[in-house]
Amino acid sequence: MPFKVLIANRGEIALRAIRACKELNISTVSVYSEGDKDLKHLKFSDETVCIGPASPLESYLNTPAILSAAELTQVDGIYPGYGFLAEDSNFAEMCEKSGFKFIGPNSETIKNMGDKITAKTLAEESGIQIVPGYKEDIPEDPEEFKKIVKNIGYPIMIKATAGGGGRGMRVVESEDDLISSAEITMQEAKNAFGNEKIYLEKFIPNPRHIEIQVVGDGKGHAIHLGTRDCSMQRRHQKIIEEAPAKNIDQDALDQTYEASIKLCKKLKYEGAGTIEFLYENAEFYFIEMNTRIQVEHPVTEMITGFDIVKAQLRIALGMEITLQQESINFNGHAMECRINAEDPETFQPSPGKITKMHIPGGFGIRYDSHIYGGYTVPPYYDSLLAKIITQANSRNSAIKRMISALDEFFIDGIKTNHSLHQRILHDKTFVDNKHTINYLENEFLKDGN
Ligand code: MV4
Repeated sequence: MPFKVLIANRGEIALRAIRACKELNISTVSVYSEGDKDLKHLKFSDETVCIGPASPLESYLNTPAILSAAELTQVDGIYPGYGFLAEDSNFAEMCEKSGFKFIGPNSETIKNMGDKITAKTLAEESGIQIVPGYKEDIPEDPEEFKKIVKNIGYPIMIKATAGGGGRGMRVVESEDDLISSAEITMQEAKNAFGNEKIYLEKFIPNPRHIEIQVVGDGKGHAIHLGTRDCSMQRRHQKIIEEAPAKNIDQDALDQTYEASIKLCKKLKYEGAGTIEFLYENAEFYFIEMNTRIQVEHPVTEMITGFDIVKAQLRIALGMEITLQQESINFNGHAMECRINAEDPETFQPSPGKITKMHIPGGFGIRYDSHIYGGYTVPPYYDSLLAKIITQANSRNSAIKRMISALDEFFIDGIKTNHSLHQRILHDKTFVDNKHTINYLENEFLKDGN
């Protein structure tokens, strides 16, 4: 019996998953909302099921509707993609209890990594360097609390244990603001996550965002697929990603790889994962682990030739797979530009009808997107329209290839951040690879670029 998988997502990642399923002879069921009936991947899917209104809460986040569709179509597994329910441990648990394989790590691992204190503790136990700080219970006595923070040294960052991805965090510059900042962060965390627990870290002022892609077989074997640099970002939305991260201290990297694999082995990690770090002054500091496929996975695929989405499916469905570190080779450099439906200056979303467009092509260029001429971008979901990925022998050649690909690419009818990309790709700081996580917001966009 061939396998059958339900894709619990939309847009480019749904299309990406269907392509991988086809290569593995897995038949596909695509669920979609009433706002998404014109999505391209529905044409390529073996079956489709409408699961509710356009509002994400009533469709792509609606667990009973998705499980009903899975029941109706008798699938073996559920592919969550990224966003929506991809890192919801309750959803993963419900899938398993309903007899459907959640394509990803087990619900306990998702839950552990969702709790940022637990994640830090697990990472530290495997020898990964964490940001120095404090993750015990905050003492009742304010003087005792102040003493702990004095020992860490200002500035510090207060983070919500249930937060992540930039939500529920606050910098504290001096003791004067400590108590009030802690109280505000706790209250916000309680409102946003239903959990007021916080922890403290030394503030790393100007790091790069480096991440390591890992893949585990769920039985204690794991490999890494190298690094990505995702420092070019605005308000925690990555804009350009690349692989591998350049100008990294080799000893620090080797140690971090080794400890990252140790963590995956200890967790008996299953499927694809990303371990995120801040990198400053030749030191890696663990911040969190994402237990899903990431938007930027293609840059890693382009330099390794390793199909991460196919690996996720194979591992989850118990198909044959070889994960051998020695057989992973790294080839040149890859870069991804995220094309969003937004105003390139104000960053306001710009949904609407695409009247006309042209897709770039050529040697070393990959284009992952669900859009087409005549398609109307709905206002209900995130603004990602397309990912343009280039691969070349060197970082400079990958940049040149990207500039050329973007010159060919146009979308008419809606606003996109196309011109922002062109400006960044010609920026000296970016070309010299000197940018950090603060560069785009604090320098590039302020200097009238
Ligand atoms: C930090 C930090 C500086 N110091 N932690 C933001 C997202 C979340 N994953 C962790 N984040 C940060 N944690 C310490 N101790 C700065 C950030 C941060 C950031 C990190 C990665 C990519 C972009 C960022 C943008 C602003 C702040």
